[in-house]
Amino acid sequence: MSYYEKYHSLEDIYHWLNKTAMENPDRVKVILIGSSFEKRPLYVLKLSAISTTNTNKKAIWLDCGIHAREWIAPAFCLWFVQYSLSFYESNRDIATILDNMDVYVLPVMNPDGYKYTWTTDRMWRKNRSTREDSRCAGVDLNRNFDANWCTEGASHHPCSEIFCGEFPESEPEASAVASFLRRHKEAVALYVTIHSYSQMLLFPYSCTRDLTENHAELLSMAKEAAQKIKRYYRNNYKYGAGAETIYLAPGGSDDWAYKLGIKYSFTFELQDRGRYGFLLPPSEIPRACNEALIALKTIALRVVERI
Ligand code: 0X9
Ligand code: ZN
Repeated sequence: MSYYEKYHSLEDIYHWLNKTAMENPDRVKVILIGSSFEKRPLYVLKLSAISTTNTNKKAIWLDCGIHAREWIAPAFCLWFVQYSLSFYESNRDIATILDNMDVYVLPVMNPDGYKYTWTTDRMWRKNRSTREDSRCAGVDLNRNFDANWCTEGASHHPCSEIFCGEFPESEPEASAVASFLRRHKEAVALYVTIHSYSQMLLFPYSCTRDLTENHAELLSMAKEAAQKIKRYYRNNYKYGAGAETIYLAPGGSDDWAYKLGIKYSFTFELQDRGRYGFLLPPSEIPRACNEALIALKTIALRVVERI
């Protein structure tokens, strides 16, 4: 069984990150974008094609593990990096994507929460920030972004699983990602964030029932991706705007990225549909990741045609 068919501790993932960068010096760069509440580093891997003469290249942003217990998400980020590095020479889709776009990958956006799910509480969702006025720890990082922040679908109560925090970007993890994307917003053409579970390909908005200006385009991209998953892996993924497909939930990173100007913005909810839920067995990692990979490739190729 390969490294990528297992779940890994945070320490393992940090080690993998450094090793991957060291072994691929001409294609992978490590960027420190900030640190977590408990002062763990937030590392992004920048993947690029070896020979890049193009100086104002566009980019894809991919983050995994906003929610601590969704272990398949970091597993997918690792899977994606490995696949991109291994198949650049032999897979035309990956070559087309990397020849036209760099990819920024944040494998674990919520390292404190992820660590906590390995040591203390497997079902932890939020980060691990504390505040003086409550005994409950943690903010839901996917309610902490500045997109109709803390309206219906989020909570002001620190003990809630969907606590939105004191103010938008109050959390260092959300603030680090938002600052990086603000600095790179001209380049980033596609934003993708990986969650589980429920098998859905979602796009903005989730923070309002309004439709985006390019709703039809996002819908057709998500539909094509879902059809590919169905054709290759015989699995059903729902797709649509978040508010109507899953639920109204403000303060999410996808809506915020969209409002920043990244017009192609998606949340993928990976396997399964509830049999194992967040406890997806390692034996299911390859299929779950291959489904997400084909969806990501399909959407990225459509974005390449438009940039
Ligand atoms: O509620 C969420 O944050 C996501 N579902 S999960 O079960 N992984 O927690 C859905 C996020 C959809 N996008 C936004 N709400 N912006
Ligand atoms: Zn999630």
